[in-house]
Amino acid sequence: EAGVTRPKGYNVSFHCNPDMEKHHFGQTHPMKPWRLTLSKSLIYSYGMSFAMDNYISRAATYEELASFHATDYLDFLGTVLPEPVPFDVENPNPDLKFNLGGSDCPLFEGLYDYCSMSAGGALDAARKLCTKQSDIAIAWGGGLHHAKKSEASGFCYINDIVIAILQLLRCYPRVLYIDIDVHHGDGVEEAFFSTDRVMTVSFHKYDPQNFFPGTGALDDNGPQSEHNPGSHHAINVPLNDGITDEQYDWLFNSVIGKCIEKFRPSAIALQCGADSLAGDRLGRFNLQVQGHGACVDFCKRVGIPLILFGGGGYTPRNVARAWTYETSIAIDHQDKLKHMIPTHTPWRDHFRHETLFPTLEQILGEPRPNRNTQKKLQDIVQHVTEQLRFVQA
Ligand code: TV1
Ligand code: CA
Ligand code: ZN
Repeated sequence: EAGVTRPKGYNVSFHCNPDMEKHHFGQTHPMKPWRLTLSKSLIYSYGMSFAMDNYISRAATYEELASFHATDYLDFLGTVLPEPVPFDVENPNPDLKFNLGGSDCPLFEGLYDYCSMSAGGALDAARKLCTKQSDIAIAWGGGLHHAKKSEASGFCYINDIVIAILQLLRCYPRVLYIDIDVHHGDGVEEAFFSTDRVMTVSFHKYDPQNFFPGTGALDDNGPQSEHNPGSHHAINVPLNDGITDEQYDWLFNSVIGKCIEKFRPSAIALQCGADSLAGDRLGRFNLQVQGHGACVDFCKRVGIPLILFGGGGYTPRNVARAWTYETSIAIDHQDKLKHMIPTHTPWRDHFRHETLFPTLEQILGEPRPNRNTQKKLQDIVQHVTEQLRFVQA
């Protein structure tokens, strides 16, 4: 209508909890919750908080966690004490109860609080999308995609993503879950194996013998049966070492473009694990901040409610770069960033050892040889297209 002006851009909400970031998995453990503090200090030093609604997230309640997790698992998680499991040479892989207490999923002080805060942020973000108070909701403290109903796995204890998607399903008919962490999003995939209301798509390094968790082959599309409405709704994009921005961008656009066309999601949940960046301590890819961020930009342009989760990311300064860049995409400030130098002290202190001037987009780490052929990538798109023939929104 003439004379009526719409507010430009999207409403963005940012959900975090500073108490979550204080927890420690152990000295040498690659998962460092303080990477969240580093990310936030960079985001704030660019002044981005003024363009978003900022919330300190609550801890999720027991009942909220129980929307996905088994109560015997939650009860155990809530009562175990951080006693180190003594290392036994005779039995180096003891049967751990619920897979808790090993080196990947150690028991540490405040574990239950840490988990419920991660889930609380994700759930708050999902609720903002449900009430339409936000168009894009950001929960960098979430994204713990390996946790199962009754089992911890791969640094993940509580699957905040599944809990948040269950919330989204209360108000949106179909949710597209996309996972750009370098690891396969197995926990989320499995949780929604039997529904056609959630399509899961994971891009990951795939080498079943040598890379965690070993699942997510191209033809792993969930239990196939005519009685399972969820058949063909699990999509996997297995990749080799060294994939570049250019290849990833092409694949992401092709695969996600087709998924959106066929599945017609009403909301998107994007796990932005930053271990797919070049130079990651556990990762294998050659993605730059721009290539990683292009996935966020693509999802934003679809123009439907979007929730952004964190996830992996084991070179903390690169994690901060990526999630800061991606926050700027959400609020449409990415062009402004190039002309700004953050001067805030926490940022400078953390980056003072870098030889390069600490810019946002130039990440640390040597590139790896690229083991992805164009032929292989075309085969992936071909297979996904065939799977999607069975999908009818
Ligand atoms: C303690 C100290 C734990 C040093 C774990 C790397 C460590 C790893 C450590 C490690 C490490 C993994 C496996 C082997 C399964 C095990 C947040 C047969 C230098 C989402 C989880 C990766 C990734 C788990 C999580 C993997 C996420 N890799 N040093 N552990 N066993 N576990 O391979 O997707 O990013 O590596
Ligand atoms: Ca992934
Ligand atoms: Zn990962």
